[in-house]
Formats: sequence, structure tokens, C-alpha cells
Amino acid sequence: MKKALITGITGQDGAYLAQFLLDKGYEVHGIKRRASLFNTDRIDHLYQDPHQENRKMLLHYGDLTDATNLIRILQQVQPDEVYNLAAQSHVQVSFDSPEYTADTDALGTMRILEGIRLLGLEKRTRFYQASTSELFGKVQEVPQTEKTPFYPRSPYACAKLYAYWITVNYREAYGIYGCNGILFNHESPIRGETFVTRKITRALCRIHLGMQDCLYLGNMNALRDWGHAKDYVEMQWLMLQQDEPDDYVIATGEQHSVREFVEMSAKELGMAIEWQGKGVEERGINPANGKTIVAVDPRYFRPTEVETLLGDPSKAKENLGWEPKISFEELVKEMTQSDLEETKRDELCHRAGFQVYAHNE
Ligand code: NDP
Ligand code: GDR
Repeated sequence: MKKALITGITGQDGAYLAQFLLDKGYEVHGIKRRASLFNTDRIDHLYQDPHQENRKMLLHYGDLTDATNLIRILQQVQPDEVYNLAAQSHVQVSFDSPEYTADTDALGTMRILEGIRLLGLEKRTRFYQASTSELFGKVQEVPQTEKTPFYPRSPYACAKLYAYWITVNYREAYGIYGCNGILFNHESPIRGETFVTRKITRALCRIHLGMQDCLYLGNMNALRDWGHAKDYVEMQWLMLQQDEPDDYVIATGEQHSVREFVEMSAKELGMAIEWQGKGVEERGINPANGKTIVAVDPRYFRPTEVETLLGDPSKAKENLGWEPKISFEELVKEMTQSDLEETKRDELCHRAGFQVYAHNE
């Protein structure tokens, strides 16, 4: 039985990957951070009681900023595969916390690779690094491939640039089987609530059911290549099953704007939106009552923005036989319907007199 260690197992991709690997018969180990509240919502359905015999899913306390802890876990688990998904993954937050982002996303990656080396696991342990389309930043070529030059535009992307190259370096220097998956944006019903897609689907559902007045967004012209997280974790595994390690762009090859995402989610809810004004004055109006339901708030503008991203996944299709199965339309529909169910539950609680809090970040 193969053993996998997932950092970031409590995140969106970690949850889908853990499920995927358990279904394949792996023993799955995950690193979770200590928090003052339980933080395992996304993997609670996979949780196995620590008193149970022959567990297939085990969690370890840890943090990417703590090398001693990472080395101890690696030594204990002796994994066949490490999936390094842990990161301070929010681009805007990285402008507020640049040092922490670098410590976790850049140095954290090096700490794991160095741990593999120090423990003499170079020949046993294969390593997957969660690289990102943010590396392309101010794009130098359309669409972006594995050969497109990088131009990072945030502390997050700069940290991930180090992580990308340190993975390549440890592959070349020590023969570690290390791969970078250069993943374009991927979403799902369990996407973090402050990323734009989930923020949109949650807010529109709440507006639809009368629980919120307006959705405030930043740059609605931003263009992204959005896929489904479920499709993308399969590729993370596939990359570690090849004869030779390599780096791959994972994308759909299709691009949409933030505004289009709003329109498609609204359509799913049967809500009409009429756009008025330009730039910071732009508004989405409900034509039935003239109320503003979408507005621009400059607080969500980034000091340096990534305006457009479009990936070319040809290499992954050719070498890994990988293709995304879930379309953009299906993704928006699934996210919207899932948040509608959640909002209906909230509304029921609200009507029954319970307090329901919803952050609007
Ligand atoms: P999430 O933000 O949903 O999850 C991040 C995970 O990392 C969480 O489990 C979080 O723990 C954990 N984490 C954060 N900081 C630390 C730390 N210092 N030590 C240990 N664990 C930590 O991200 P996604 O699942 O969306 O993304 C997975 C990876 O892929 C990330 O590295 C991201 O940068 C990268 N990526 C994501 C893309 C996407 O579109 N989703 C695209 C390209 C790359 P906690 O739950 O406690 O916060
Ligand atoms: P991104 O995702 O920065 O691409 O990083 P996000 O969903 O945060 O932003 C996408 C685009 O939407 C614009 N935008 C807003 N974004 C947020 N979060 N909130 C808003 O209100 C808003 N309004 C407009 C942004 O400016 C941006 O252009 C994600 C993360 O998962 C990274 O970890 C990952 O590496 C990349 O995707 C690929």
C-alpha cells in the first residue's frame, strides 16, 4: 500500500486529493495546523477516529514554517509521495503579509525538500509542488505554456517563483523526483469564501433570498482560465506516476471575465442584471426594482493586478492523457446550486430567530 503525505490537507485541493487517494487505496497522511477552533470541515467526512485500528487517514499537527516538525513527520511517515499544497494562497492577502507568505510558500517548500534529502529519502519519495499560473503575472505570451517566461506580480507569486525553482533545483542537484504543476485557477463548492468565484456565488444567493443587498467587487474585467478542482487533483497524482519527473501547465484553455462569472451565476438563479456606468462607477442593477445589486469597491483593487491568464494544457494532454471533464458552465452551476442550498439553511435559521453571520469580504 502506498503512503502519501499531503500538506494543506484542510484546504480545497487537499480535501479533493485526500478523497481521490483514499479511493485509490493509499494510506493518506495530512498536516493540519493547530487552530483555536476545529479547522477540518472540508475533510470531516474522511476523518477516522484516532482509536480506530488500521486507519487509512491520519492527521499530524504541523506548519510549513517549522522545519523540525516537518522533518519529524517525514521521518515518521516515510511517504512514497508528498503533495505540497499548503500555502498562504490569497494573492491580495500576500500584499498585507508578504514575509509570512514568503516564509510559508517559498521557504516552506525548501524545508520539505531539504527534509527529504536529509533523511535520505531522495530515491523513495516523489514530490509534487503546487505551482501556479500567477507565475506568469504580467503575461509575456498568449496562451501560456511551460516555456512562457515568468513575471510575478505579487508577494504570493514571488514566493511561488522561489518554490518553483527550488523544486527544479533539487530535481537536478539531488535526483529527487519533483514536479511542478502550474495550475490555473480551479474552483468548487468548497472553494475559500474570499476568492472571487465563491464570493460571487455566495453573495448572489444571499441577495436572491433577501439576506444581503449588494455584492462589492474589485476588477470585474480580470480574465481567468477557470477549471474544477476535482479535475485538477487527478492530474496532481498523474504527474507523480510517470517514468520521469517534469513540469506541466494545467488549464482548460478557455477564458472568462469576472463579470461573465457574475452573469452566469445570476442566470442560474433566474436573476436579471443590467449593467450601467463604467470603471469605479459601474453598477449591476436589478431591472425589476432599479436596486444596485453589484457595485465596484476599489478596496478590492490590487497594487499590481494580473489582468489576464489563459493556459495551454497541450503537454499534459499529450504526456499524461489528461483532459478536464467539467465545463465552465457546469462549474458555475454546481457552485451556485451548492451555495443556494447553504443559504436556504441560513435563511431558515434566520427566520426561526437564530443569529446568522456572513462575512462580506
Ligand atoms: P487553500 O487556501 O484552500 O488551502 C491552503 C492550505 O494550506 C490549507 O489547508 C491551509 O491550512 C494550509 N496552510 C496555510 N498556511 C500554512 C502553513 N504555514 N503551514 C501549514 N499549512 C498551511 O488553497 P487551495 O486548496 O485552493 O490550493 C492548494 C495549493 O495550490 C496552494 O498552494 C495554492 O497556492 C496552490 N494553487 C491553487 C490554485 C487554485 O486556483 N486553487 C491555483 C494554483 C495554485 P488552514 O486550513 O489551517 O488555513
Ligand atoms: P487569484 O484568485 O488572485 O487569481 O488567485 P481570486 O479569485 O482571488 O481573484 C481572481 C481575479 O478576480 C479579481 N477580483 C476579485 N478577487 C477577489 N478575491 N475578491 C474580489 O472582490 C474581486 N473582485 C475582482 C481579482 O483582482 C483577480 O484578478 C487564485 C488563488 O487560488 C491562488 O492561490 C492561485 O495561485 C491562483 O488563483 C491561480
